[in-house]
Amino acid sequence: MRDRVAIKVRSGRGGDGCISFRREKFIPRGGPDGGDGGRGGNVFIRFKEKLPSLEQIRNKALYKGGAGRQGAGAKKHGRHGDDVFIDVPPGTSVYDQETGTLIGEIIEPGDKIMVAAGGAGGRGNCHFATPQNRTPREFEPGEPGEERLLELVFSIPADVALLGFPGSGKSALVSRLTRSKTKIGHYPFTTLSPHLGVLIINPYTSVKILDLPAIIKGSSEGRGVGNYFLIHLNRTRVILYLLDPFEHEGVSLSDQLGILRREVSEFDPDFSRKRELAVINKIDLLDEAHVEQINMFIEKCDTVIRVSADTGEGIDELIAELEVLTARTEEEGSASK
Ligand SMILES: Nc1nc2c(ncn2[C@@H]2O[C@H](COP(=O)(O)OP(=O)(O)OP(=O)(O)O)[C@@H](O)[C@H]2O)c(=O)[nH]1
Ligand SMILES: [Mg+2]
Repeated sequence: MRDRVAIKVRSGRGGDGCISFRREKFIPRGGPDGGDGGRGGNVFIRFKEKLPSLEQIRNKALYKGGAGRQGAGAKKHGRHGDDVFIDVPPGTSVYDQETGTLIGEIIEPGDKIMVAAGGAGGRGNCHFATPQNRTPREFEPGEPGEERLLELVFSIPADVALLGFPGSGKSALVSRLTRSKTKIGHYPFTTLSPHLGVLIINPYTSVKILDLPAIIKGSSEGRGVGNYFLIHLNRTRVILYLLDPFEHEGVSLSDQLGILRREVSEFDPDFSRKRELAVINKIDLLDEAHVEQINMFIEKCDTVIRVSADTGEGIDELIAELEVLTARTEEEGSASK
């Protein structure tokens, strides 16, 4: 999945103004009538549904607006240059590559951002006549277009993202909760790219759940498959930490939570402010010693939910909690409009 791409955009140059004089029968020396040049083509980035990511956009591609045409006699305007549209999926942020500033985001149908404005057309000589000079040979050239380097970053719009160690059962849980069929494996790092599933709670409420590759200690330094995919937390409201009661490479259940949270805050400190929920999976496999260990852990936490993605135990409670955590307050609902 391509979620980052650098492109160059260049708007069209404006058309030149025209020098022309009226030539008609019985008017031997008509006044100036050179029209204005057309505006150069703009470059826009706009919403398009059903694009999986940014993979239809070539890295370092150049998008060029058309040049405006020259004005003509009889005060005719030159034609505007053709506008260019770059289609992106919802969830795309547009950054100025040089300054790093966010120019805008494409979220909803109809969203459109002008990223390079076409150069203005120059004025024709009809604007330059004065009482002293009735035959002006003056005109303006069209203005040049502008050029910009942009970075497009795509992050899947989801409500909840699942994070956990390899094999903790993230994919199994997403397919238990939704109809999504991601690969469930017996080996670590089964999931290599993000997958979105939709949990339908009732006809009015659904929750988009994102299955992500595994995080381990050191993902931020490139261990495992790295941490590039954490960019997709950008738009999620809730992080669900899925904990494995069985140690992974000697990392206990309670240490998993600390490591996962640290990897998230190292990627982007703002992400630590998101709502979170700790869930312990595989409770169908626990023996007494495990149960005791888990109970000690739970005492130290606010909310922990215990489930089995395999048998479905605890899933109803988890769904109820997700419904609460992802519900927008009225304030948020109107703010997001
Ligand atoms: N008994 C039992 N097995 C489970 C449960 N959840 C997952 N598993 C098994 O654990 C293994 C790993 O599950 P996945 O869902 O692929 O784990 P994952 O977290 O998506 O793994 P990665 O994509 O590699 O990070 C599979 O063999 C699952 O069948 C559970 O609640 N109970
Ligand atoms: Mg998986």
